[in-house]
Amino acid sequence: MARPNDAAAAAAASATGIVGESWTRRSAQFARDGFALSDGPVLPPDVVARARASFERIVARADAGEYSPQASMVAPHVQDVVHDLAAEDAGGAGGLRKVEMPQLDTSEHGIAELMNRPELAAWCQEVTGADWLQVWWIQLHGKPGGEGTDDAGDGTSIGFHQDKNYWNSSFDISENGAEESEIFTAWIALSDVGPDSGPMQLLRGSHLWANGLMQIPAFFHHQDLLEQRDVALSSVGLGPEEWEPVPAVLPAGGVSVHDWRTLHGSGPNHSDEMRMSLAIHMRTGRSWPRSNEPGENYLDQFLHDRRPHCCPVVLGDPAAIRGDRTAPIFADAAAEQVAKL
Ligand SMILES: O=C(O)CCC(=O)C(=O)O
Repeated sequence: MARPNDAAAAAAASATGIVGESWTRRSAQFARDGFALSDGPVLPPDVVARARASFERIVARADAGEYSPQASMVAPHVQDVVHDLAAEDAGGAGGLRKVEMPQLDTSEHGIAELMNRPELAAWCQEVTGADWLQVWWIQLHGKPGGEGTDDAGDGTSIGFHQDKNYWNSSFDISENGAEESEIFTAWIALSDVGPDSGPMQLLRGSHLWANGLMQIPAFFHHQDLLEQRDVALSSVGLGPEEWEPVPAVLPAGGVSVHDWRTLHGSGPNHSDEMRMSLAIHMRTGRSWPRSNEPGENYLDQFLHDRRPHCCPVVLGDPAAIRGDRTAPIFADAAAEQVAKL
């Protein structure tokens, strides 16, 4: 597959504001379902073990209050964390652990190593068809094991949402309105995720249900998944028979890729072990960030920092422009970042 890895290709990309091939070449399954699950582990066991060890230490630091709830460009933060340590001390599940940008903890290398692995980029390329990929955000989710009901939560459910509900303010459509920004999530299992571990649930074909966004109560932190189901379905004129969530049952090292419009969420973890996962959010060269300067927008502020510990380009030329309509600014910014690698 051709990659934009020479000067002529980079110049052509600068002229068009587009890098690489579109995911019009994505796999038939990803195009039809809006997601794709790997058949087995994508990442080698030693890489998964190191990432898991980092994950566990990061959760311990989050529980100890070592990460600020303030957004930061240099350290992980615990925005919207919903854990209840008092409940855990009393023998309960303790709530969802959620750490934003865990790879920014520079005392840890396991997560940065995993996100840079060629096996991950190759799998994402196979699913999406894109030949330029950048990691632009990571979220760590630790879902403790224990009791809980499936439909109204105990603080560990993840309400149904489309990622686009959140990222619409950061990524745009192309200037002529013809192209959707190509944004997706590579969801990595760091523990074995079985049917009883509160696996992510994906609604097949839902990326096409609403031609964009549907109405869903309260998104990620909402704990009443049945209410979300009913409102989401009625907002797009579908009946309950259309609600067939597919569980992302995966071994440790397995990967699920989902489109930013695909409806997904998850219920409580009934197993004995914490469900450990990383949501590695990526974009292709055909994505259009709204902001122009580092730090201008909470969600796409890191795009300018392409170093391996932050937001690496994991496929294609790191120096290629950002696919932004203000390409010349970013061509310079990208060159500066590459020089620092
Ligand atoms: O981990 C889950 O169950 C959901 C994660 C999620 O919302 C995402 O990866 O976008």
